[in-house]
Amino acid sequence: MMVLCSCMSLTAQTKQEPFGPVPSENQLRWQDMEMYAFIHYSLNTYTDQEWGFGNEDPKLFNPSNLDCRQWARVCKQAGMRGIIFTAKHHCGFCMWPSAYTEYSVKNSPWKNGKGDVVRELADACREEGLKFAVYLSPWDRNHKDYGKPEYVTYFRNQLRELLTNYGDIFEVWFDGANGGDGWYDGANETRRIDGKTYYGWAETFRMIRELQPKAVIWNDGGDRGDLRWVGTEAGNVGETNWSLMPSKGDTSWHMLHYGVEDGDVWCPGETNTSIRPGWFYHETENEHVKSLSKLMDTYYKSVGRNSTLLLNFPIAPNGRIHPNDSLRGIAFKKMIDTVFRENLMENGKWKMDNGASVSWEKPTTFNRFLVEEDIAQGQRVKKFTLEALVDGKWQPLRDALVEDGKDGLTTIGHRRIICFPTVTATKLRFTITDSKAEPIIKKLGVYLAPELTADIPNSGEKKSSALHIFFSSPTQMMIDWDQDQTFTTFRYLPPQDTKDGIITHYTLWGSTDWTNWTKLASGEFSNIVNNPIWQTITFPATKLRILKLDADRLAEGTRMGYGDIEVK
Ligand code: FUL
Repeated sequence: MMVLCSCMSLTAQTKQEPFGPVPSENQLRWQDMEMYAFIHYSLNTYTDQEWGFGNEDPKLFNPSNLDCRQWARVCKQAGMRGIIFTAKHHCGFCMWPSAYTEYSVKNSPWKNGKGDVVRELADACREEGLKFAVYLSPWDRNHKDYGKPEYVTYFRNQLRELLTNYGDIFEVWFDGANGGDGWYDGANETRRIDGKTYYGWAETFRMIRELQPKAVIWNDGGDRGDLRWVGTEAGNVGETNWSLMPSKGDTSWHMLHYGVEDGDVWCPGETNTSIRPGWFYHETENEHVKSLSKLMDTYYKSVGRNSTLLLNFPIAPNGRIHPNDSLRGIAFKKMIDTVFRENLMENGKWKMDNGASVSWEKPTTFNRFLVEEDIAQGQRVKKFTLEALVDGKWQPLRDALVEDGKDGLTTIGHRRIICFPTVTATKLRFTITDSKAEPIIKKLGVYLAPELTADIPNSGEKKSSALHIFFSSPTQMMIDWDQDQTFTTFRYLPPQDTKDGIITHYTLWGSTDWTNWTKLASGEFSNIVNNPIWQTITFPATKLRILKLDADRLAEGTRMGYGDIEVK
């Protein structure tokens, strides 16, 4: 095994040939960013939605105190090295005054239509030394031509505006949510497209390479970009995470989540998640900002698993990041710095063999192990072991964050962090047991992380009290209270481990007599499949005895399912 530049500053011995697919310069630069922020902000912020339908009034966009510098400062202090901004989300509303549509900030009262959020944020990022990137939703629920070839031209025109007017862009993010119902300039219908062929990705990618040669492309569905989605928005990638994928063909969830050991192209995973349950701001989530231990768990399960972390901060209606999110974000960065401040390997004697071992004169207490490969030479290590000498006996250590009985000691890649319960030992032994080629280790580290108090629940959710629920059909749920009650809120937690039965479109009815039904609400649970969090429906205070939920559409299957229900 070769160590290039460890904690003990060993330097390269001989030059190695890269093994298998290796990252491009852009991918290497991107991976070194480790953490960067997402900012979700659009008309949804003013309608309390996750997905706008495309008919929301641009006049709703009128922040009292929009301050992109505050966003950039917060993100920087939270350890983010760049910001990816939702220049256009699925509703089609443009946060810059695009020349190709009227559906943008130019028709909002904010700055009398003279404002440009993309410009303000790009400038703020530059001032704070952050990189800047754009999210441009391919799906556009506002545009009249969505589904026709003309829309693809419109989409590329918009992309050109973003790639030529705002300086360097480090990443271009094309969301995978594609086609479905929408306003489409009043057509108000469902439009289906084939995400693989409709957009002509090859031509779009060519344009990006020409206009922003240093940008990486994130693409979910369609042609392989430079980066891949990790199959979940919960904030974790597989503990085995190969940065390789097959260059062609469809990708299964398993491939996205774990990568593909013998893939023929470098396509690393980017772990995207939000600091709150939703991507956009909702006042009801102010107390549900993720706890510090949840954020640390996310860090270990993304950056610590050979991925990057793309952490979302939503913007509140006043145009700023809410203090609950900024405080938590900054505490997160402080905790990362605290954990990795002192590399305990430096206090011991260490030697390299088929891995490395470190011995300390005095028993040393630790609970984290860090190892990095020189990925410029390929991702090589397949398996390793970790043991601690405690009271004269070797004890195997395993990754405590891997739940299903596996030890989690598999691939390394850019960085692998193994978390285990605190041990006090005189030696630690790291042995590489299987590797595709001679391993090239860049860094090793041993750390003692402070114990975080038992997790503060990140959502404050608790199981609701038993409701009397029954089904009158596979897609109709009834709740009967035997007597009239006044309610204003219905909450639905979708099934957590399957798409089967997840309700995507609903109608909610109330009655006091089983005969006359009042429609309380109907609509869509946006993004519920990728982000299966609690969904809240509010309606004017209504006295009722029976509540009826129609599942108008399911994500999959024919029988509605639920994780929990709450009525208030
Ligand atoms: C998803 C979108 O549908 C969400 O609204 C959000 O933008 C997230 C980052 O990607 O798939």
